[in-house]
Amino acid sequence: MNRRDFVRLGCATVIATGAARLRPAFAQSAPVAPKATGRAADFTLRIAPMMVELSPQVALSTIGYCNTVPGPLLRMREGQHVSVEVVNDTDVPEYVHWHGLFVPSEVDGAEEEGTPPVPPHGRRGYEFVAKPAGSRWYHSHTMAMMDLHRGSYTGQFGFLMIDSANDPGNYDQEVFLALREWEYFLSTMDQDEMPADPNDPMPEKPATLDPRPNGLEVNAPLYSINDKMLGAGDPLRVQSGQRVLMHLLNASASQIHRVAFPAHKFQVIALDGNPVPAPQPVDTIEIAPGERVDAIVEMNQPGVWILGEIRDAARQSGMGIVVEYANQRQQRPVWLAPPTKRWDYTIFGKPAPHPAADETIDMVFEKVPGGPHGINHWLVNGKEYPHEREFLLRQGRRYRLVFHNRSDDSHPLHIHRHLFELVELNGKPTAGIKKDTVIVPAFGRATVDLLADQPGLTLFHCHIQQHMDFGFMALFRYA
Ligand SMILES: [Cu+2]
Repeated sequence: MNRRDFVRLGCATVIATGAARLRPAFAQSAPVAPKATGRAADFTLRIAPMMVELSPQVALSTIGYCNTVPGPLLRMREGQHVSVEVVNDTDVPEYVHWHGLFVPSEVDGAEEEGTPPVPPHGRRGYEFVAKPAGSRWYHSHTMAMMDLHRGSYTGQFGFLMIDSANDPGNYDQEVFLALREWEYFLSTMDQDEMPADPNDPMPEKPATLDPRPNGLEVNAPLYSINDKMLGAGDPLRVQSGQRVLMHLLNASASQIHRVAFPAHKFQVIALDGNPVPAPQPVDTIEIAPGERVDAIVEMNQPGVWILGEIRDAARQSGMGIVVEYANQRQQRPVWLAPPTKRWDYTIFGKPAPHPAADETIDMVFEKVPGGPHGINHWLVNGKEYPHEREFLLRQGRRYRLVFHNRSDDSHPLHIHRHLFELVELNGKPTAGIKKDTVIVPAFGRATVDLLADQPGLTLFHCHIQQHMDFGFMALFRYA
């Protein structure tokens, strides 16, 4: 067998075992385990065109990993040396980004940091040490610009779990739920997921608002959890008394989502894969593109329920999954609006003060409205990417980054290869919450502390693909 066949077989083996497929919503038993020996890569990802069957009535073409959406679950131990062989069976260069991992710039999967591409109809090996432990993920990091069939508009995403040796594993079932939109299009129609709360403090709201009309924005008519619309595919089957660990991921290109599970609470234990100081039960989880939320749900309300987006339009267009208790099959699934829609990161933190930062870096984000036939452009400190002078870090120093959002959209801001700690959100202090992506609300402000401990070029951007593509990006450079 030649090398090409071997790699194909590697990917095919992943599928054939069934272990890696997240169908319908969980891979509760053996995930793809790395091979113990041999010269072959631990994991193989093959990028190729594929069909996704969202329901018996709806199928669409996209590009995915190993012919499955999400891609295979990559599960590894903390500290393990991992090799991933990526085969690109498409006509364009690709980048696989390891979101939330501490990896060098050359393997991080970002062109701007100098990672080499996986060439069209070629292959590239990525090697790294798996850290830190927690819920991570991998996805395409190509620019898409006006092509809504590239980058994160496609099905190129998957869960990546780094298991810690000291995880108590205090749950009965583990499920993986990726939120997705499909068939993106451009429109001036305002599909804003969640109108800003008028009671929000909006510390960054200017005295006079920009009167120019907004540009075309990315919308989507179809939604799913993993690869199935609500009602299609198998339900999530549970038993009364079980504790179910839910790994939620927003793998979409454009929208912040809020989900609820009627009659149940989500006990949030980790944000972006990092355990929170004060786990809390909540009715609603808000999750932006790039973010992960890990929550334990105690199954103590027998019935058949819909876990789904709280906006009726999004849920009815597919963003939901039926949760079915044992011996309840005859019932119709029930949806109830949650008692509260509030989401506030700071409740999961601790009051402890932060050590003083060595330096403060202010970052101001503004929109240049594109008008009815154009696209909005985005400025970081007055400039679109690239900037002639990048932000400079010195190894070992602690930086306080202040994100000033002077626009009327919420933005999930992501930093590569590092974690930051939330210091303050719209004036509310908190500590101990470590994330790699944070939503800065419309006209809001977030302050985070970043320890410069991962030398190398470090990309910073809004995780909404269109915003990233049209200027909302910056590089941090180590001195
Ligand atoms: Cu944005």
